Amino acid sequence: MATASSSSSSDVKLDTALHIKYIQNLDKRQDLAYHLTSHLRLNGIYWGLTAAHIMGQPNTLDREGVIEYVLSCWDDEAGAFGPHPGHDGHVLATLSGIQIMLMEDAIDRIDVGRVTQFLLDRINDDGSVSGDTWGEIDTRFTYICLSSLSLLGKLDQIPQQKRDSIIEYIRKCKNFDGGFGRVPGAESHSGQVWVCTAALSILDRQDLIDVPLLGAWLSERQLPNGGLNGRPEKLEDVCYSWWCLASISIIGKLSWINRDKLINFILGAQDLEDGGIADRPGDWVDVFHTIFGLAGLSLLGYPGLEDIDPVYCMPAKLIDKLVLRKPYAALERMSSYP
Ligand code: GRG
Repeated sequence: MATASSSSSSDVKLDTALHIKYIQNLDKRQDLAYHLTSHLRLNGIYWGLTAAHIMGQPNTLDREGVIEYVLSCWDDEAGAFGPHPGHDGHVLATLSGIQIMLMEDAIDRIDVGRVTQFLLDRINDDGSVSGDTWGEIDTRFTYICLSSLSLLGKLDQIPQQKRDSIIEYIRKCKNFDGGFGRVPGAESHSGQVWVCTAALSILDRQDLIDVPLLGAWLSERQLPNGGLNGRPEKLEDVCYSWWCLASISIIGKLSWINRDKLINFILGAQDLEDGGIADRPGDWVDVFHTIFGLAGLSLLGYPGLEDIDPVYCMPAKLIDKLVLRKPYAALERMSSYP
């Protein structure tokens, strides 16, 4: 592996051809690591496919193979998708299944009625959302449930009383620093900030966000080396080029981040021999950091990349087609960096 960090020059470019090759080579069924990560398989396909879309190569993966794999993850008892065949249905895998099927233009091959019911049943009376029938709650699941229903065009199926309690629950997860946590009283973390700001955006309740306070907290996530961290006193990581940046984009303050320094940080984490992007320069690459590095670059208007939507983390063109694009999402990216 040769990460770009070994070259300190700021003229390192994004090598999309190499990253596409990396994504095509991710199917490694003979490797132990493939089996140890089966609980993330459907997410992994979503990350790889979205990365390919951002790089303008949506047909990189075998379409029929991908669709068959998604369908093989169906948990008929739950009425939802699990991350791998034989695994229990969960909201996270279900969102990935929906996103993949939408990108592959095959949403008509899933049982939208049953999936919708599974998602609606996860909303608890106090407005929290569970990940599965076992009940764990987390604001990630709140976002996932809302994003999934919205992508399926079923947001209006949430009864008004439950919608109000979801909003109230997210409000309770807001902290003194303007950020949001996993549950009420939990520390602000930029991953949870993204899920909460995006959830409020889906519900058209951005008025509950303290924009100057949260914008300041998010901009303080940028460290002198240009990378972003997820919370104070933590290390920078390429994935926060999505969680922080998408959040700051949703609240219209993208220009509060030093664009060039962040671009250089992300480009420095590329593997220039075998493709892929790592958490930080010098580390091993993986598909999680590859997608979120590329998604961050797309939000920053890096040349040659397709637009990504900051609320759904999907190709903006697709979100436009579904008529879900918030007007500010398109405006923000273009107006900040002419
Ligand atoms: C559609 C993109 C998409 C996501 C679905 C699962 C989910 C919804 C969102 C996850 C949001 C989240 C909590 C992201 C943070 C992930 C992460 C890198 C956590 C690491 O936490 P720590 O505490 O790391 O290990 P730090 O950096 O704080 O030390």
